[in-house]
Amino acid sequence: MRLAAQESIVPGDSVAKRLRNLEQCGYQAVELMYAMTMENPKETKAALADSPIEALSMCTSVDHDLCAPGADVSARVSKVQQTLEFASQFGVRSVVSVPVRGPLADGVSENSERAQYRDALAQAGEFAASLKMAIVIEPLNRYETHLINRVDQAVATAVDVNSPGVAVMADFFHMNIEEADIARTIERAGRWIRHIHLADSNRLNPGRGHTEFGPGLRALKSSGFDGVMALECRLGPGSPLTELSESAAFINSQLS
Ligand code: LER
Ligand code: MN
Repeated sequence: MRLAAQESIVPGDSVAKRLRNLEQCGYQAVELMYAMTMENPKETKAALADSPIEALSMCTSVDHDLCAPGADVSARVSKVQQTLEFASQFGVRSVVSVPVRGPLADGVSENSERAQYRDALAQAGEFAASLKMAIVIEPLNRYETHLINRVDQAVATAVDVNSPGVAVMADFFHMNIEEADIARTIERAGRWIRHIHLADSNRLNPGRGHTEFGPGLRALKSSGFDGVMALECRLGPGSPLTELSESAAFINSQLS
C-alpha cells in the first residue's frame, strides 16, 4: 500500500516542488484533484515523469456527483467518463465518486434516486473497466449526504452493479462518525475497498485528533489492501511540511 496526500494540501509553488516535498516527507503517491489538474495537465504529466511519486487516484468535484438533484444524469455520466479518460494519462487507477450531497430533495423518492445512481454508476463503471480503472464509491457522513453513509451501503451498491470498474473507498473521517467499529467495517468490506482517505476526528492530519487509527489500518493491511491511503485534511498546528512528515511517521507506526 502507498501513502499519499491530496495535492491541494502540499506546499510548493509548482507540481514538481509539491512532489519533491511529498517524497521528502515520506510519501509514495499524490492524490490529484480534478480541478487543479485540469488547470495544468502538461506540467503535472512532466513532473510525474520526473518523480518517483505516483498519481494513482483522483478526487472529483461536486459537479461529478452522479445523481445530484436536478442534474442531467447522462451529462454527469459523460463528465465522469471524460474525467476517467483525462485521469488515465497520469496513471490514475481510482476515481472518487460521491453519489449526491445534502438532504433528499423535495419531491424525489429515495428509491428512484437509488435506481438512478445505480444506472449511472453501471454506465460509468463499464467505461472505467474498459480503461482498467475503477470508480470508487465514497460514503460521506450524515451531515454531508443522505444516500450512502456507511461502507456496507457502498459495498451493497457495488455488489448490485457488479462491474470490474466499480469498487468502494473508505474515509476515516466519515467512518469515525458513521461506523460502530472501523476495523470490523474494513474486515467485512475486504477486497471491495480499493482506496482510503485519511483525516483525524477534527479533520486535521492523522495524529492531531482522537481517532484511533491502529485497528482500522491493521485490518486494512490484513485484508491485503494494495491501494493508496491519501490524506484529505487540513494540516496543523505546526508547519505543513512538519505535519506531513509527522503524519507519515504516525501512520507507519500505527500499521505495525
Ligand atoms: C467530503 O467530505 C469528502 O470526504 C471528499 O472526499 C468528497 O470528495
Ligand atoms: Mn473523503
